[in-house]
Amino acid sequence: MDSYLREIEGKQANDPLFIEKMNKKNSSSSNERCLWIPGPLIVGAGPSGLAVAAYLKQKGVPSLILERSNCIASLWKLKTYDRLRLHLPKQVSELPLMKFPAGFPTYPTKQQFIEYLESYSEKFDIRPWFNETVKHAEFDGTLGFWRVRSEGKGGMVTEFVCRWLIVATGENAEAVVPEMEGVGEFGGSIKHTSFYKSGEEFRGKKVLVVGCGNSGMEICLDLCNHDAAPSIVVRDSVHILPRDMLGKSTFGLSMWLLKWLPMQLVDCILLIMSWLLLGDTARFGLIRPRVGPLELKKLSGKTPVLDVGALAKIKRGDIKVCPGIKRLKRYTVEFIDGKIENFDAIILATGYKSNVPYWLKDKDMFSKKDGYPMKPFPNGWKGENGLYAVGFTKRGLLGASMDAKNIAQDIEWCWKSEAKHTFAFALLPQSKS
Ligand SMILES: Cc1cc2nc3c(=O)[nH]c(=O)nc-3n(C[C@H](O)C(O)[C@H](O)COP(=O)(O)OP(=O)(O)OC[C@H]3O[C@@H](n4cnc5c(N)ncnc54)[C@H](O)[C@@H]3O)c2cc1C
Repeated sequence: MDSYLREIEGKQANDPLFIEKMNKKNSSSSNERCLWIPGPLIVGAGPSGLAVAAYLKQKGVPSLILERSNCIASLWKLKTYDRLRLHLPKQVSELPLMKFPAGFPTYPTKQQFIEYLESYSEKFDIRPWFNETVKHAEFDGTLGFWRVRSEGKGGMVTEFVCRWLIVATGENAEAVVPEMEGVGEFGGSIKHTSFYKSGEEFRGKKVLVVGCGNSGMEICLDLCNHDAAPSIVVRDSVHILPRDMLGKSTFGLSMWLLKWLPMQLVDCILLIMSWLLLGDTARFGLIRPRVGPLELKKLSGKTPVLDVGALAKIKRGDIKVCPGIKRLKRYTVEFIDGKIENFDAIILATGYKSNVPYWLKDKDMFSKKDGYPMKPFPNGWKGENGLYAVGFTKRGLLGASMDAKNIAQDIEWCWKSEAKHTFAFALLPQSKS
């Protein structure tokens, strides 16, 4: 194995074709093969996977990304609506080692962000293996390596054997679709936000949006702008903050205030400013949680809604606020307060979940319940036996960049010390047989 390692050191080690050629001797002619990966194996080619691959590349560590979709950033390219912009300002949304182009606005559009990610993977020559869905990964204690089984095109099953496994499958890997009584009876279209592109197809229709996070609120606004009649289901309390305050992003202002003041005081300031700028949201059915927005985010990971115009439409009555759903009937929704209303379509803005528990056989790092690392931020990025997690901090792209840096530093150290040992071993006099 040492000569093999030496042979694949250097530039070619992250060239998938080269690795495949080198591994040919291990391949069988059937629909199954086994490939040895010298560097880290990354699962997921979203911003997190790209960020860690770029950092590793910069440190001279080759890696390979497996991606179930046929492109990088599949969430952004395939599962988001057209009018989407980054919710947080560009300064905190850049991936490591490459700035956004100077001309980008404070909140880049989805298309601009995708272009940036394309340039990013080009700059760092990141070439994921697409259409590879990882179905099973387990540490082999006898071998001391991870065995990662992936299903590719045409049902080709590959077992990758590697020393480091980096989970970058994201907090939004699978859509959450709630159970609702009478779904089969409804008759109209019911779709998750991951299939929603624009309000164009709902023009003139009555649409019920279920869930009032950032996506739910913004889709209501989009529906209004396309002459549809949206209503929004608000079951829980919610913090709505203006996206910008005093000419600064609310996020930037909060971070700045947190440098000087305790979180609870910053929360008070944010709530007073929101009250001055937006009014009392409870008057419109949007009751605030008892805990402030930053503290709530810290305690539960729940993100406040950063308003980009939906609230004004709610105030004008263009978007109706409804309570929880009791059951569906033919083109009709019965709410828990007994009211019944007709709708043509339902959009589920009910969020996403991690898929890690479905494929990663590990007892120590990830919670089986929610698929997030069990250690709290900022320590969730490292597990045992060369297992890592990037992008599970509930802190978006900023959190992913922090994880990527930590992981790359940790692996670099190991990679270089192992390479030294390999080199020292190669210099030892070999006994003659
Ligand atoms: C509508 C929307 C708007 C958002 N806006 C912002 C924002 O403005 N700012 C911000 O910081 N964050 C935002 N987020 C959060 C956001 O998802 C990210 O910050 C970012 O996409 C996270 O990147 P990621 O690589 O961790 O996950 P993802 O982008 O989800 O990428 C994970 C990748 O892993 C792949 N994958 C999953 N399972 C497997 C498997 N078993 N095998 C192989 N591949 C697999 C997926 O196909 C996907 O390509 C938003 C999320 C949504 C849904």
